[in-house]
Amino acid sequence: MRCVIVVPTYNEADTLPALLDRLRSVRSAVPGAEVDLLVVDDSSPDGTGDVVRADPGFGDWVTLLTRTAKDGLGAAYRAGFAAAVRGGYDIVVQMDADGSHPAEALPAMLALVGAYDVVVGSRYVRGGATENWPRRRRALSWGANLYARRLLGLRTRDTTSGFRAWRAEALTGAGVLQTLSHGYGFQVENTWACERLGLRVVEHPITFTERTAGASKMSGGVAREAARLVLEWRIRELLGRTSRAPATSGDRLQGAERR
Ligand SMILES: Nc1nc2c(ncn2[C@@H]2O[C@H](COP(=O)(O)OP(=O)(O)OP(=O)(O)O)[C@@H](O)[C@H]2O)c(=O)[nH]1
Ligand SMILES: [Mg+2]
Repeated sequence: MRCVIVVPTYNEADTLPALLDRLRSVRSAVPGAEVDLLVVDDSSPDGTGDVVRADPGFGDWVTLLTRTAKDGLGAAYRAGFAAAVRGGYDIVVQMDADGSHPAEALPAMLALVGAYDVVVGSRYVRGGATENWPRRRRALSWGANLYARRLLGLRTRDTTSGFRAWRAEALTGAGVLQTLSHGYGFQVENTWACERLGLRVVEHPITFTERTAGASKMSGGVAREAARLVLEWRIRELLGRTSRAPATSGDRLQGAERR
């Protein structure tokens, strides 16, 4: 089994070393599997790319995809996922760089892929939690989830989770490479697509921890985009127009880098 963890980064030089160390340990906890890392960096001015290049695993299990400019989380993931599919991986994981997602949950999540199409690391099922999140941030996440779930009628409890393990065929089958969202609506768009297509989605409880270094890229604009898109998708469904326009043409890609 070949698995790749795709991590989008923008100014994560302070958080990435700890993630690289955690993933290094986790790799040995998944015997019989090849677990690689693909960092998708939007030419971070803080030298995130250099942190990746300096890692002892660079050129072996660690790869860097550099894009020309900051272009949003959704676009970074589409570029990384496309590279993962081209690379012939069986399982594709998505994960933040900031340490919020527990790498230690990966062996259990990977064990579930196969029986399921997508495994969602979930804060909002029994056993899941958030740690050190300010009340305002908790309320925003909770409200965003409720809004998306109610409006789109989704079963998944953590529709905005950015920690997921996909069967590669499910990723392409769900049309993830053709999605439209730039920001965090990307996670909701994929949840929606999976459920409408009847893919097997399971939620695995995780404890999400607030970042302790670096700066959040979450903004009002990003939240508004997600809210607007969810409403648009629902209206489109009600009007009976469910097809999506291709969205990847604007994504900027410079090429994958290995030593
Ligand atoms: N390549 C790339 N990565 C991005 C971009 N925006 C955010 N990211 C990365 O996406 C991941 C999630 O972003 P965060 O800023 O932690 O946002 P969040 O986790 O939703 O929100 P917080 O809870 O406030 O941290 C991090 O690894 C970021 O570096 C972008 O425009 N391009
Ligand atoms: Mg974060």
